[in-house]
Amino acid sequence: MQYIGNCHNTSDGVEKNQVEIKELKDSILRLKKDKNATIVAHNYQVDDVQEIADLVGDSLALSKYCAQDPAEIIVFCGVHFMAESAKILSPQKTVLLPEKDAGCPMAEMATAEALREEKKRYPDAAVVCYINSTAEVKAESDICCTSSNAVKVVKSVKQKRIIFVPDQNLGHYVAQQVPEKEIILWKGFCTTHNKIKAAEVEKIKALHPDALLLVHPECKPDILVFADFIGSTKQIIDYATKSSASKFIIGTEMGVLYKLKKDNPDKQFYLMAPGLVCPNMKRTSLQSVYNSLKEMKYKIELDEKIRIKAKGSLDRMLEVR
Ligand code: CIZ
Ligand code: SF4
Repeated sequence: MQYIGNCHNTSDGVEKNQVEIKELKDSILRLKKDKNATIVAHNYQVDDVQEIADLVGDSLALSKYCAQDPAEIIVFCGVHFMAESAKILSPQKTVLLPEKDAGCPMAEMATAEALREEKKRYPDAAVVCYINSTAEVKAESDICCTSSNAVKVVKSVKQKRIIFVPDQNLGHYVAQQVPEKEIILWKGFCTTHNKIKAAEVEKIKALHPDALLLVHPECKPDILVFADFIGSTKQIIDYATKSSASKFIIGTEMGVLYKLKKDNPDKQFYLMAPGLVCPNMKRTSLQSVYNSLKEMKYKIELDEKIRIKAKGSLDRMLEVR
C-alpha cells in the first residue's frame, strides 16, 4: 500500500482520503453483518484489507477457518486458488473472490492434462502438489502440501519417487531436506519470488549486517543460501515475533510487513528487495471487497467430482503429523 499525503492510492487506482476510507470500512462491516458473511485476507493483501478481515493468515489457515466458521458467505481476499481451496472444504458455502482476475501465475503453470502426461512418464511416482495449484491439479494429485509442511508431507509419502508440482524452487528446497527421495521437479515458479537476484540480497545484507534474513522457499536456491531461516509466511511471522533479535530482512511478499510491524512495534523490518510485490494479491481493494459483498461476486463454482478428488488431496495432507 502506498500512501500519498493523507490519501491512500488504493489498488483500484482511485485515491481515497482518510474519511472516505473510514466510511468504506464501516460500510463493509455493516454489510458483512447484514449478510452474515466472514471476510478473510491472505498475509499478502494490502494493509486496509487486512485491517477489516476477521482473520489474516496463510491459505490453509484461512480455508480451515472458513470451514468451521458459522457464516454462510465467505469473502476470500486473496487469489483464485485460495478461494477455491476454501470452496473445496466448504462446498455448502458461498465463497466470493472480490477480484475476478486475481489469479496466481504459478498455479496456472500446471494443468491437469500436463500432469496426467507426466504421471504416464513416471507411473511409479506419487504426486505431491503445492497448495498453489488449481482444483483440477489437486484432484490429479495424491497429496497436497503448503510451504509450512512440504518437507513433512514428502517424507510421509511411501513412494521413493515424487512428482512435485508446480513450484520448482519449493521442490528443490524439499529435495535438499529429504535426500532419500527422488523429486521430479515441475517447471513452475512464483513470478514475484523467482525474480529476486543475489546481488539485491547482498546489497541489503551489507546495509543491515546485524539483521536476520528470513526467506520464503519460493525464492531461488541461490537466494535461499543467504537465509538465516526459511519458511512460509506464518513461519516467518512467528519466527520474527518469537526471536530475541531486533532487526530482520524479510524475503517474501511485502504484505507480511503489516502484521510483522503491528505485532512487533519495537523491531525493525526491511524488505529483501523492492520487487517483492505480487500484483495479483494487490488487485483487491476495500472498494472491491465492498462490491463483492454488495453484488455477491465473484462466486467460486467447482465441478463436484473434481472437488471431491481435490478434497482427498487436502484431507490426506491434514492427516500428516
Ligand atoms: O499458502 C500460502 O498462503 C502461501 C501461498 C504462502 C505462504 O507461505 O503462506
Ligand atoms: Fe502466486 Fe507468487 Fe503471487 Fe503467491 S506471491 S499468489 S505464488 S504469484
